[in-house]
Amino acid sequence: MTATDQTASATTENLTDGFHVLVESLLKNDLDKMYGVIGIPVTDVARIAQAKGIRYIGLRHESDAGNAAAAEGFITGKPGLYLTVSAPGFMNGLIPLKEATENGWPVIMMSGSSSRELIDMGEGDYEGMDQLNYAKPFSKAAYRVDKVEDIPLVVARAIRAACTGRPGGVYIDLPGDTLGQTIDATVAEGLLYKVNDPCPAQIPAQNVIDQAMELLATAKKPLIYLGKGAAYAQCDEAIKQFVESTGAPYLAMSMAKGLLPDNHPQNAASARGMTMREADVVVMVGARLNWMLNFGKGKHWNPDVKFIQIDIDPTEIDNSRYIAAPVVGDIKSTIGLFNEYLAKKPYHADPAWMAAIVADSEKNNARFAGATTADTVPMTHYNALGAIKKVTDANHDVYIANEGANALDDCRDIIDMYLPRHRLDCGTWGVMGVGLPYAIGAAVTTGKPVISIHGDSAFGFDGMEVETICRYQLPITVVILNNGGIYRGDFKNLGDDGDPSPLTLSACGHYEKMMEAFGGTGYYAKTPEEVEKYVAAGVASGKPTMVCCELSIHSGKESGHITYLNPQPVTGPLVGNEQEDLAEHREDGKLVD
Ligand code: ADP
Ligand code: TPW
Ligand code: MG
Repeated sequence: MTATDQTASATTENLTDGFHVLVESLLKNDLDKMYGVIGIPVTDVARIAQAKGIRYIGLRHESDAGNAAAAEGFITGKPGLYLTVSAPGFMNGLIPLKEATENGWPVIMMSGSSSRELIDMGEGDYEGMDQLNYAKPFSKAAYRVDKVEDIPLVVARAIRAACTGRPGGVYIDLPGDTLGQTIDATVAEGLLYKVNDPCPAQIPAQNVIDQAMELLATAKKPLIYLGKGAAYAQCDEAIKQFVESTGAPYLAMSMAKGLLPDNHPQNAASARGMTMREADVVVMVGARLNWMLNFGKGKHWNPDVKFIQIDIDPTEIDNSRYIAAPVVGDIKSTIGLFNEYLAKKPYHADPAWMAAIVADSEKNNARFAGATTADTVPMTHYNALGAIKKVTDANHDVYIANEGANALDDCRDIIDMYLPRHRLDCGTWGVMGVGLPYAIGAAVTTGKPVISIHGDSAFGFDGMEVETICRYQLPITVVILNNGGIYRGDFKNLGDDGDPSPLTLSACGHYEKMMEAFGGTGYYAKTPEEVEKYVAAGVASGKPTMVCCELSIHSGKESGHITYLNPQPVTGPLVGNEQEDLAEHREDGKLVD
């Protein structure tokens, strides 16, 4: 009997059940992938889903399943789906649910749960927990479905809640007895439906557009700030037209990189500080004025700056400061209206402003020139990433997943992106444990090659997914930038018990052997030439590959680019770095005294 036959036999005498109605409801809405970890009571959700044509990707931890699904949500604009078991699996799945909500990415978490009466009476069920109530604060919306005939509705509501307005994470609680309930198959068939327009256009009024464009017309030093909301909105050509017709410099937040190619002449990335300090009118396109942009105030910004802010969420306006021209609407409609306005009343920035930015960029680039191409060994983050850049510059369609501190910040600065929605990283929360799951989500969703770049600490949060990558033979090249620790590997224990410092990890560890353990290809790289050769080989092979890069334990700064966010003890900064160069104490990949 085939798998399909087996599931067909679950429907007897024209009866079907909650499992089948759920799967049919998902398929009706073109949700054709599911990430998860199975067990009681959802094992047959996954089996039936697979039998009916949903691609099921089994990960090794629910947090990873959720993040893989979230990556799919960001890349496609359709909610990614993930499945967890009750209580512990459910709780493991909450972190990505909240992360997706913070990032504004559509995702649907489905978790098995206990029968209502056992939970409500507190009778102590196996993995029993009042999951719906725990999910609420961590999600954009949360539903429990108690009747089999409501399953099509709960799927529809979840899709709409995930996609409409600012996207986010939605929870569906699936009690085991709902999954097991039966219903006449013909009746169930009649209940299925496809959501009509889950993400409707939200078109701002013309007077709002006029006000914004009139403010732009006053700008002597305009700036366009593109955020991941702009990437998510999937109106890449219209955004390009807006940027180019205004001649204004633009800056792209991390996951908006590639919306316009990073080598675009209006990209002000290399003169970011000066551009922000001097810009007098800033158009925010799907980027929040949160910690990442210093809340739009303080020494990083021109004190007289005026903001035009496009956001789909009205409560985002005035989040942290006065916004002169709020534009509440979806970016696709809004930028279209901006372009229409500008076709009639063109605005062009003073070329002297762009020229000043180009001059500052050249100065800054000259200061850093050499660091990425140096042949220093042991390597730094810079020259290891410079070597990877040679591969990505030759393969523009490669997706990048990225996590760490220096491994994140330096990668964002060094690796240029050429295509939209191709970079996925620690995001709004700056969270570790997203790299491999994002790589998996991107590879499963697109089938394209992915380079997944991790600090050695960051890799520890999701490293077991190497087995998943090998099991599904995904075209992912995992790169570990091993500087032997959280931020760097040369911190000292400030006590005298002889333990490693709280920041220390295994310098010279052979992470690549984890890939070999599951049948993938592992490489150990000590020089930039080796990094380039091995990463290029991994990408060209389209097969699971890992390149473990041995970096100097002195490479990196505490907390990467956000050292300033560390609170200081009264005694002053506790650094505790070894000052001597331990590089000379290395032999054949091992640290020796
Ligand atoms: P970044 O981290 O890149 O700065 P954020 O996640 O902080 O980006 O901001 C993205 C913003 O984009 C959010 O405030 C979100 O509400 C908004 N957004 C997302 N999708 C759309 C859309 N289609 N139209 C308008 N705004 C959107
Ligand atoms: C879930 C705190 C921020 S960055 C980081 C940690 C542990 C690792 C930095 O070291 P890595 O990179 O990856 O080796 P590098 O190149 O600088 O040495 N737990 C979670 N999220 C966060 N952000 C942390 C801890 C943290
Ligand atoms: Mg490290």
